[in-house]
Amino acid sequence: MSHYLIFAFGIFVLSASHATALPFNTLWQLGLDDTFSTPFAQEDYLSNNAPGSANLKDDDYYLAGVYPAPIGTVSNDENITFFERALSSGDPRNRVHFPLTAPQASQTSQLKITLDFMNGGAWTGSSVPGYSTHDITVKFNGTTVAIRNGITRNTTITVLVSASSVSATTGGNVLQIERTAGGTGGFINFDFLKLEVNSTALADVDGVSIWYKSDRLGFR
Ligand SMILES: [Ca+2]
Ligand SMILES: [Ca+2]
Ligand SMILES: [Ca+2]
Repeated sequence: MSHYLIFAFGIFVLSASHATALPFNTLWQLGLDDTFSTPFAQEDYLSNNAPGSANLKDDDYYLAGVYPAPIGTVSNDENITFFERALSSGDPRNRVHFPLTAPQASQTSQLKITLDFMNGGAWTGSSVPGYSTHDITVKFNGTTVAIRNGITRNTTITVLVSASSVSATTGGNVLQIERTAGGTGGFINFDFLKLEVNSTALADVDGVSIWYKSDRLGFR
């Protein structure tokens, strides 16, 4: 066996062992991957600034945690029917607020955001045929982590970020999803939203970070 093959095999075994030992865990999921908007509710057609309310249907949805004033302690996840089912021209933003543990917010932590969009359309006094077009921007603690413009069909946005790159904190974190532009009167619904975490994904176990192996060498 050539030295090259031995080297390649060694990398593969190393990566496979990491993949087994360090999975992503689901931190939260809103809705199911089932092509239905329920349990989300019809949007309120109003746009409000953060922090909004942890007890009312508005642009801000809170998972249990401790947040800066005036929100304070949220003992239970907000009623899921207070999460607005769609982003639209007149009500373009949803925000999800959630805490992280110290390991989840650490330098070695990696976060995976999944946003599943479906059932786009437009309403301009009457229904406009077709899916319309939708420009979506995703921000994590104010840092832009994804821009997908010109969406014209059901689309899943998946984003992998390091916790440190989005100023992750053990206090309140916020994921904002905004329909920034698109067809007049447009709207697009959520199927589900998910945040996964791997607290040690970026740990430098052997001198070659797992991020590098996954990103550059193509291993999982
Ligand atoms: Ca709203
Ligand atoms: Ca709310
Ligand atoms: Ca669903």
